[in-house]
Amino acid sequence: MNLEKIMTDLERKHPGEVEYLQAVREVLESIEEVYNANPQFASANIIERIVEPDRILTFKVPWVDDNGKVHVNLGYRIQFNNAIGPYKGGLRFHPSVNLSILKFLGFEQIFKNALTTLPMGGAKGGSDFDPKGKSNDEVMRFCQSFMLELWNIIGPETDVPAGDIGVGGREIGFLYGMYKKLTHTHVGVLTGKGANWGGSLIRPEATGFGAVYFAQEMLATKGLTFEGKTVAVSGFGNVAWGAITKASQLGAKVVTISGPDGYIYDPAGISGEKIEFLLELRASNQDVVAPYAERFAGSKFVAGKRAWEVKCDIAIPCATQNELGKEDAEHLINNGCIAIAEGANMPSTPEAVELFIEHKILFAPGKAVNAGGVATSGLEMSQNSMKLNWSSKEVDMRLHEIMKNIHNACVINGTQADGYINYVKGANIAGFLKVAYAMLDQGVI
Ligand code: NDP
Ligand code: 2IT
Repeated sequence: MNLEKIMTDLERKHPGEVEYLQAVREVLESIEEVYNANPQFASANIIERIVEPDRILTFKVPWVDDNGKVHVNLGYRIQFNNAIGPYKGGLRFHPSVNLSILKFLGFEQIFKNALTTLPMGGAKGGSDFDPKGKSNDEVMRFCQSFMLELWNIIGPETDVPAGDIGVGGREIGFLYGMYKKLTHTHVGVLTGKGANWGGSLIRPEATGFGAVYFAQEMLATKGLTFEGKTVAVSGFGNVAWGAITKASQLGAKVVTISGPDGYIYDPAGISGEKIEFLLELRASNQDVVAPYAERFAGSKFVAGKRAWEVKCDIAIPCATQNELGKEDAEHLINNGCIAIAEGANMPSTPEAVELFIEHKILFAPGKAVNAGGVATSGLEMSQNSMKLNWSSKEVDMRLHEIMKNIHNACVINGTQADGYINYVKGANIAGFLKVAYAMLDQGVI
């Protein structure tokens, strides 16, 4: 593999798509060795075929606000790869959404979904719509307009979208309602549905729970547990909420959350009613964490800073891509942090990842750590197909098992000669091999 030539060609074809190019480079660097050791990959030109999406749908989404004003947003669905199952991946509604961000997420999703052991291909979609400050009716009208374009290319055996940043149970409900209206069907075409109309129990918690289950396995390789550990979390959304809930159940003290306005430091630990308050904060649609400090005495709000300056044993970034840079990594390392488990997708910059690996710190990438979300989406698809509902206990047990298996795949493919587990390599190699062999079996298509 001539990595630099591949990257130069891609940069020429897709100028300025920095997040996408960053994600591709990371995967190619990890798999270079196994790729070169299997000449049939190069003969079938797997690299050039896997880095380009199968297809991209872009469309406009016109909608009317509560004052009668007409707005137009951009909508996207990127169907990246369906070698091992129907296209599968979330929808992100955030003003920062663009093609590069969705291509990076779709590309990562291919390998993440392969790691889950379930039959799901990779996809991603979304819009630059900003849910901040919008009324319920405005969100509904937007979702309905979005689905008027999307419905034609998705289906329970074709492409199954779900949530991501800015898309939770409410949005999935509005999207599903319109799909149902257009097709006269009630099928498992979206995941993250309401529990009484086809949604799986534990799906809301799954990404955060799964991240903590994965981190438990990482700690266990050093004979450690969450009990008594101090944990720093970023974000205050769906993933952060699940991770904080599970980490505190396991006896850890979670001391931070963050939002675009800054971070909260709560030395007493975020648990019980404080976790419930996170849901209130999100529901307020204001995108700020500052009110937490007004509500809970002893905590403080630090404006405009990131949580990584706080001393912690374990860091779980759960907000967004590239939210943890080189300086943040230095803070964490200097403060004696033992483990970093990425709840978000690609939250650490390449420079930060390099530092963690150089210092032989337990570090695992989002595509392994946060795979519990999409894995539980896969479990929701299974339940929909069987027309059955599993109990919370059953789903949680399966989720836990899947996270252990993913950890195991990382250990098998990422353990270095000196015993250090390179989870980035392990996850990328395990995910890539599964998809690449499927592509070989299916011929050039
Ligand atoms: P939510 O919308 O529930 O929360 C996202 C959090 O990240 C919010 O605190 C949000 O604040 C913050 N955030 C989003 N974009 C930015 C930005 N550009 N700059 C700074 N902060 C930002 O989303 P989720 O919890 O679902 O998603 C969090 C991360 O986890 C994402 O990386 C997502 O891709 C990933 N993920 C989610 C899964 C899921 O099942 N939901 C599954 C696997 C991964 P604000 O909105 O105010 O900007
Ligand atoms: O990034 C992700 O894995 C998700 N947002 C979840 C996707 C899904 O289909 O459940």
